[in-house]
Amino acid sequence: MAKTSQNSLSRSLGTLKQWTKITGGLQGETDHGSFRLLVYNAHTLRISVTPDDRGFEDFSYAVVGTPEATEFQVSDEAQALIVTTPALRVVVSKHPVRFTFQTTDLAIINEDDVAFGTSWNGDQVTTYKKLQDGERFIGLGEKTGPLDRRGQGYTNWNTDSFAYSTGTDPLYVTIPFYIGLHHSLAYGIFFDNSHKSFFNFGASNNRFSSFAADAGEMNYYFIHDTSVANIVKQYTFLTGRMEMPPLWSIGFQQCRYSYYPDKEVLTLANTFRDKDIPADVIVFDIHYMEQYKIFTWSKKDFPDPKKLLEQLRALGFQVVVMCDPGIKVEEGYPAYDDGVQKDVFIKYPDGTNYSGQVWPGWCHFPDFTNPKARQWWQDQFQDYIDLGVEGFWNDMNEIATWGHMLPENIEMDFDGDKSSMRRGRNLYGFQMARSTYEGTKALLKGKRPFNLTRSGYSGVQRYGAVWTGDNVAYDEHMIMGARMVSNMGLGGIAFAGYDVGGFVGDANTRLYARWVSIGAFAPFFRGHAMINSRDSEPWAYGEETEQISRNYIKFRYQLLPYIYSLFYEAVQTGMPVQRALVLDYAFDHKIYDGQFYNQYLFGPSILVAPVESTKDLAKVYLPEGKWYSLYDGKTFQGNAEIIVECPVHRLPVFVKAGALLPMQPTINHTQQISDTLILHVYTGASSTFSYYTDDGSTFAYQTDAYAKREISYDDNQRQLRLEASEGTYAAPWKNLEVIVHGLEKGGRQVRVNNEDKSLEHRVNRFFSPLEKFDPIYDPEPAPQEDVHGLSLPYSSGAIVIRW
Ligand code: NBV
Repeated sequence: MAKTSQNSLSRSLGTLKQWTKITGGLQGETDHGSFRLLVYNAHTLRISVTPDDRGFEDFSYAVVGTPEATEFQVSDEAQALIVTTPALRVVVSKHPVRFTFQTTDLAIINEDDVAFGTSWNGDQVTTYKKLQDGERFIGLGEKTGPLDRRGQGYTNWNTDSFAYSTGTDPLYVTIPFYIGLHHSLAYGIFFDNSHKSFFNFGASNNRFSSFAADAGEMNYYFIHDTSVANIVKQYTFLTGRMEMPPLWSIGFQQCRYSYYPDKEVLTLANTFRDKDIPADVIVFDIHYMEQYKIFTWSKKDFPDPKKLLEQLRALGFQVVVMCDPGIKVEEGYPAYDDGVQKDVFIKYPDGTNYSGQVWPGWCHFPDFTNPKARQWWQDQFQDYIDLGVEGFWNDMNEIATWGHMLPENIEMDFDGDKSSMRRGRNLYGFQMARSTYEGTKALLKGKRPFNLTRSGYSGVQRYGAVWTGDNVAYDEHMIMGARMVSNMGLGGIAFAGYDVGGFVGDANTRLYARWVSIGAFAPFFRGHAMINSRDSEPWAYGEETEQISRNYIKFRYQLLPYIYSLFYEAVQTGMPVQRALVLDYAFDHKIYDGQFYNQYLFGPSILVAPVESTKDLAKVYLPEGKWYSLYDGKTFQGNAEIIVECPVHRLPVFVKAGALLPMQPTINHTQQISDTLILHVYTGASSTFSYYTDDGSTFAYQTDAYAKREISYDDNQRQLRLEASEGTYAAPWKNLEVIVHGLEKGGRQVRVNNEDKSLEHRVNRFFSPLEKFDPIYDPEPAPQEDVHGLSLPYSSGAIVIRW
């Protein structure tokens, strides 16, 4: 008779045998496995399930939020246990144990598949959820694919996906968090298990959505709140939020694999200044090192890094240096000798250090889950800090090695909870980013480091910005990059971006121009290109593209007071800087349409429609409300599809009525201080905005060294209020200019703090005319808009303006 293997059959959580109330929740045993439910707050619960009685894992690198004291009731009924919080009701059925999440008025938000619930198939653990009518699924962070992921399946297994396509999965980052939407209800599920994981949103089946991991425990957080935005806030309450980045890091960064020698770097820096194109950063890719060995400088190409960095600083540039994790196996190389001596590398089960081949040759890799290795890593950075380096770039941290098949038996310390790569791989990049950020932060003694990472896991936002890796220079990839960054925002990563111009392959003139214009509205804004590809700086594509790039990069710099305030919001609440429309319009079906799902809001009020460089006309969907064209102030009624012209020098960008945009005159880099705050008010709706600034470089803002003021506009009263500035930081402004959009022509009287003033007609022009253009190529006159303006001395006390 043929043998059958129990292991190949799936078994689910069984019938309830007993349960007890525990601190903050309840725990139960079934005839096959145990479960625990913990209340984190009224909106957020945690469900853990194990197949045996080994107890629950309480280890997470991702989660930093702890349960808050919350009132909840448990009632024991014949068929179910009912847990009720002020925002949520959970029915835990007894025969067998399954979870149904309801609103307080009993609408079903999410329910286990009755038969499967949580099941094990060998070591693999899966939770199956019944597909609801019309249910949509969004999220998972850095993933290709459409906005609504219904019908799709995804794998999380951090991978060096060089030149990935618009359908490749997995990529570099694991964000096992998604949001489900149906019947005007929204919920989030964060499956905190770092093993290889699988998400199925009705792929190859019409019955369930599911999340599974190759091993480990079923451990998920269920979040229900009134909006997608609030769910993202709850998720970042759990996984943490970023700290303020250095101001310079949100300016334009220029990268290439690689700029060398030192003279080329200086020429590059000078060209930005000579050409009057703002930029803050030059990124040093792997060629700055001696034979790609981290913590060294090439003697031939960078003989005097100290002097070079001083020269760059004098020009207003910061540098970001590449930091790969591989430490070359080479006696006499200090990082290797010291690392071996301190025993900081990941190992095979027999205790020998793992060697993998990467840029420098055979390498060992620090075990960033070991506190001793994290300290060692920090110590290695002292030389960079002494040179004045404050920006770091963590690449190849999936871990990428030649052959691309990292052995799974390699072991990691996990802060004492030793585990193999099966659990560790998706966390390696996260822990490297953490070690780099925390280490350099400690060494910088009060100054903010900038850190950029390719790989990560949920919570990585605490330790750095993330970029989308090795994208490719073609239109669909550019557009997808914008969508992926919006998606990362939904996954808690507010500081994200892509390689402008495309990393792999050569961009053409129009593509580069379009990419810069979209990138100007990305949280992280960096041009980058692969070795042996064509030159890819703003001036490398001819005069028109140079002028288009200048216009958009300058606009980015004008917009910095607004953008910096958005970063502060991300720090406070986890709200992303680049916002998928689903954050505000989750139940407007139009936003899921493939024609429109790339559109996003940059902050609360600027709608960006990324369109292909080949298009001169674009279809844009404007959600409800009134919208202004950025360039000429033309207005449109929302809840409508419109056709707009989008020649290569005009990306479709719209401003929402009610927008309050604090801006500044153009500057060439962020160390240049302008003295005028220009507040653009787009009339037609009431709104509020929290304006924020600080010294841009230290952590003093975490006490009270900031200047923050609430700005509100009441469209019925025609009244603008700037509340008195809070905090001890003195903003640099001497003048305040108020620019009012959307009033009928003609001057008018205004009252400013009860004094009469006049609001004058002005012409607003965000972009310089493209004078050098051939009239055939650019038949339009430079766009401009009739507005009203008022100039005042800046004061930090309350200001009320009424017209
Ligand atoms: O360090 C070289 C590159 C870097 O420029 C790129 O941005 C990374 O994603 N790096 C990958 C290594 C290999 C590229 C083929």
